[in-house]
Amino acid sequence: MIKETFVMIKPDGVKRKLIGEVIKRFEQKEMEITELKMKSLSREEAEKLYEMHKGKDFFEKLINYTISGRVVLMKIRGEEAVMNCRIVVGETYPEKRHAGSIRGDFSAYLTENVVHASSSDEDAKRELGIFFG
Ligand code: 3AN
Repeated sequence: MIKETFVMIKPDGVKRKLIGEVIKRFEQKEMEITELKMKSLSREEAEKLYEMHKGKDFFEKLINYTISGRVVLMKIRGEEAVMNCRIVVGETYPEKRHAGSIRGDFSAYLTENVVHASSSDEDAKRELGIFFG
């Protein structure tokens, strides 16, 4: 089924000049970028994106990192886009990542992990609403 998801290239991905590399990997997987913009997120936007983590011990660190530089925001469309974009991105935890995924190839860290992609259809709808509403 064709679906839409939200993907963000995070500040470390932008600083490390990985924008082209990251976009290439979604396109290779036959995902289509239908909207794209670059900006620095406000604290309020970052807190909205990560509202499910509010109150957790890593929340402040996560927010400060997310607003530390420019990010690339994308709406991506394709066959089971939420699932397929997560496969392209790779796992949350470094010890579970495989080479061949973006995080597996480009990040050794839990927080600085190059890219975000929505985890479920419900999250995709909510996150797209924040940035492309
Ligand atoms: P993902 O980005 O893989 O969907 P989420 O949504 O569970 O993972 O978490 C969002 C971000 O919060 C992660 N990418 C990571 O940077 C950070 N994070 C998640 N769990 C932890 C944790 N236990 N300790 C520190 N940071 C975490």
